[in-house]
Amino acid sequence: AALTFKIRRLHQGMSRRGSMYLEEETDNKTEVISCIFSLNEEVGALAKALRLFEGINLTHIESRPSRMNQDQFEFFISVDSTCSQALDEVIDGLRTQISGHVHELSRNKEKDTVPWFPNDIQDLDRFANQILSYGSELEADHPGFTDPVYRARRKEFADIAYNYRHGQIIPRVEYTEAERMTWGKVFKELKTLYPTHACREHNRVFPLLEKYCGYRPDNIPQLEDVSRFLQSCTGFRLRPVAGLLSSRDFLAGLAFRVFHSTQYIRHSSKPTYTPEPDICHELLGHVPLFADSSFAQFSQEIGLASLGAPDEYIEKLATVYWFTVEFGLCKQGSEIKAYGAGLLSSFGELQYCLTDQPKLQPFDPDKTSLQKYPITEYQPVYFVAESFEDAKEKVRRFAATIPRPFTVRYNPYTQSIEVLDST
Ligand code: HBI
Ligand code: NLE
Ligand code: FE
Repeated sequence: AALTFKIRRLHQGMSRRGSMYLEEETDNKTEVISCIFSLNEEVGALAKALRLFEGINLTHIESRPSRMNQDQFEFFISVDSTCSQALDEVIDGLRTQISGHVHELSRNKEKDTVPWFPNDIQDLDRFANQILSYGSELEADHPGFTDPVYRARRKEFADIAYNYRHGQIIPRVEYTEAERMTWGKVFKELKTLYPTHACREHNRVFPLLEKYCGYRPDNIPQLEDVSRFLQSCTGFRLRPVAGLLSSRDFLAGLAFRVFHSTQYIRHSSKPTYTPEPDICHELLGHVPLFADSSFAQFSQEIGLASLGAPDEYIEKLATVYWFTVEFGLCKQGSEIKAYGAGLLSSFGELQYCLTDQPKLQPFDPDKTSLQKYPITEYQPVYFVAESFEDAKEKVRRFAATIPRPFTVRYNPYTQSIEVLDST
């Protein structure tokens, strides 16, 4: 049988989970991990060809009539990347054992590519229409998913976020009477708990938000006003987002001191706790701490560490984020207080987290980054930080273990990322 290998270059521009990947502009050697070959219709030709692949882990095989020659079939095969050297040998074998043309098919291996990341603050506009929907896990027990009035209202908020571009004023929203009632209930309940349960940084900023941003039981503050306030404190700003972003996108925003903020409010039937972020969570949970300079820096460092990091490390950083920014506890004097936004916005979980029911462990990124967690119920495990400064130092050390062929630094004058090559 005459075997012919045809050259095709497969470009892997887009990859897993909708993230964009850059092909590095280097002369990295490409490795053969797939090929297309064609056979004539001679009996046994395929078996003979495939025998050469013995001992190799094929991940894909597909046949189709050849478009070039109607008597022939083409076979597309892939091997997993651990077998790419073995495939080189097979091709070599084909070259020497079977007469005919042998062409190689190659593509860049993913390890030679760095996930795309925003370089400039305006690049964050690209995330606007990459919203994830919560899986079936949430839909099953989430009242907001089955109420048609609530769904329609959510769509109005989504449209604001889809159309928003960096630098614009965040559109003001007129909240309904029912929405203000929900806010009022959450606001009043939480306010009674903050003096005893919230960390001192939160308690320091909260009165300023009441004074300057319209934080009141009968008023849902506007994102634009809060964003301006934050910019004057730490340079953090808000931008509206339609729903959940991927961890990669969400963390990247933090590198620019941009916090993606929802604008809708939780369903009125469950004010104590909702698994989704909502305006109560953003304004009461997150905003006070983004006004604190040490915490703002801590958050930005997680963001910077995420830029261009491999997927496994994004997951670890997202877990570190979860157990600090979202659900962190912190030592203050002889007491333990809440600083995680998910705690500071849920009057159910804020009470629960300081009882003896959950398990507490010291914050240690190596361990914390591996902890599994539920997203629709109170956390069974919390991690306790010594202080923001200590947590920041630990995250910095952890970030240094992320394999990246460069380091990054944020230039606040140009609001862009400077990439420093380390190879
Ligand atoms: N997206 N809009 C939005 N808000 C969040 O709080 C959020 C997110 N995506 C992922 C996420 N949080 C975290 O759970 C981590 O994965 C970073
Ligand atoms: N459970 C939080 C609350 O009810 O406010 C929201 C957490 C969002 C991650
Ligand atoms: Fe949050």
